[in-house]
Amino acid sequence: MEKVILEHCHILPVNSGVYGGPEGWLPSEETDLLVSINPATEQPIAQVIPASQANLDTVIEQAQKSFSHWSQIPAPKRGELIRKIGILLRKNKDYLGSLISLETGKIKEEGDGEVQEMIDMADFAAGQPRMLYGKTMHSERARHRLYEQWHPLGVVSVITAFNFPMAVWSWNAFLAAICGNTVIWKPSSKTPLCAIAVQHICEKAMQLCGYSGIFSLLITEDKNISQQLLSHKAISLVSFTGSSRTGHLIAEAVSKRFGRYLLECSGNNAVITDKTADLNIAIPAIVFGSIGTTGQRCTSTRRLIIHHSIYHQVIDMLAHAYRQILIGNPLGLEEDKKILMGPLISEEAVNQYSKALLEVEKMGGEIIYGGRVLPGTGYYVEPSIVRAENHWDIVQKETFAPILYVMTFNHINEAILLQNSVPQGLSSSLFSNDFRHIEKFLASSGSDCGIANVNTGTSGAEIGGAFGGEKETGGGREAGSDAWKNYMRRQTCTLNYSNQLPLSQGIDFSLDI
Ligand code: UN1
Repeated sequence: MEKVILEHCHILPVNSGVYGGPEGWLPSEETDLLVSINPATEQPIAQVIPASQANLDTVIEQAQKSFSHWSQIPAPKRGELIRKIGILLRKNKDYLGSLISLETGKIKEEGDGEVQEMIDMADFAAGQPRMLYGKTMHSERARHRLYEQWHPLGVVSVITAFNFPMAVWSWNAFLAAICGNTVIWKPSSKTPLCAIAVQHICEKAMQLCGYSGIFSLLITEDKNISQQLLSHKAISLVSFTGSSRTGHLIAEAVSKRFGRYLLECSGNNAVITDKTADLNIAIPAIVFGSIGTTGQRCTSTRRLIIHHSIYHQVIDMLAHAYRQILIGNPLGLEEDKKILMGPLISEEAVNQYSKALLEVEKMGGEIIYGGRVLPGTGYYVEPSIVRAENHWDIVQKETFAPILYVMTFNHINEAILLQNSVPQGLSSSLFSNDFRHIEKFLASSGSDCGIANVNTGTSGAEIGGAFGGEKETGGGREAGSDAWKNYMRRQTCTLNYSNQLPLSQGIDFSLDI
């Protein structure tokens, strides 16, 4: 299986991790190879030559050069390139989905789902170039035209995390490109092969359309090189997905030089189930939300706030559902098709899982379900349900693992307060058939998150809406709606077609000329 995937994606045991400009895949003087590990088996999959200092300079220089040409191509024509990428993604969906599973450990269904998310994003972005609308305003001055227009920014850097090693790049890169920017991708060093495979697809599409240098790749673990990417004046926008802690450092470094940043950081998402909730839909949503991607989505359900009257019923139903979760290698044996949860990404992630559970126990919490690291090779843990209190430090933090903290409430106001009482503000969800509760949850005094769902879970957002959150989640919005505006600069233009020079605000400044 692994061999087939690797051959198809042109991945050899040693791959270049740098791609820039017309020269394509670049050689590097860097000798410390980066090894990609399959978290399901702990076996190395392939090695990658990371970027050197010289590569960084070349990639940035090439991206700047390509920008001067690419930004002059009419926007609808730019959309053609993304349409081509979408076609290639469709053709390679199965292989790419398997590669995601292989390198991240997420189940094949979710790997394929991630590729589908990119295809959806490509379709969306291919149509957007005809809708980069600016407003026309009425001027207060006679024979004056007042309007705004949108121009590309320049070079955009996209820094992504391991958990969505392809799709999150596509949210940013496709929009940035149709807006006329060139894009430098720095993927997670845990998922370099996913990035290399996507870069091959971009290369093919660029060749088919007669372009080069619109998408480039810079794989590195070197802190110094990463820092330079942030502080480089040529990078107009840095889009970052990852922890709030790193997001904070990025915001600081980029704003020091008055650069722009777009953050999609940690979430700490809650589901509220009131006593009118339809548990036949709430339970599967909670289970998918908390164990999907082994609890490693920024939208994963981390907290469950249950009306006290249905607490035991909900816990029993959840435990019953959890008992059916088969844990294992997502690309293992044929009969393993029903595997619903793969491994965590690394040993470090397993340690974080154990540390969180220890801390909960220390605080007096109760592990209701799971709680064990599974023996043998692969970074496997049991999904856990834990009785906890919202204000505990550990509950206030995002632990990237399948741990669900449960707590109870009496009144909907209390539930909404609990849901909001964390530093993060990404996703939230209410299961209810009480329209007063629903309206309260959606009112401005309700959920304080960027995403507020009713009768559907916290994860699995569609690309059509703007994705992102408030507070320590960083405030950014990516993917759908008008997220394209992040990748452009707005220009307000006043055009005087009279023979006079009337000043605004009625100011009289007459001169004898
Ligand atoms: C992420 O975890 O960074 O809404 C992105 C979701 C997916 C994207 C998650 N569409 O769960």
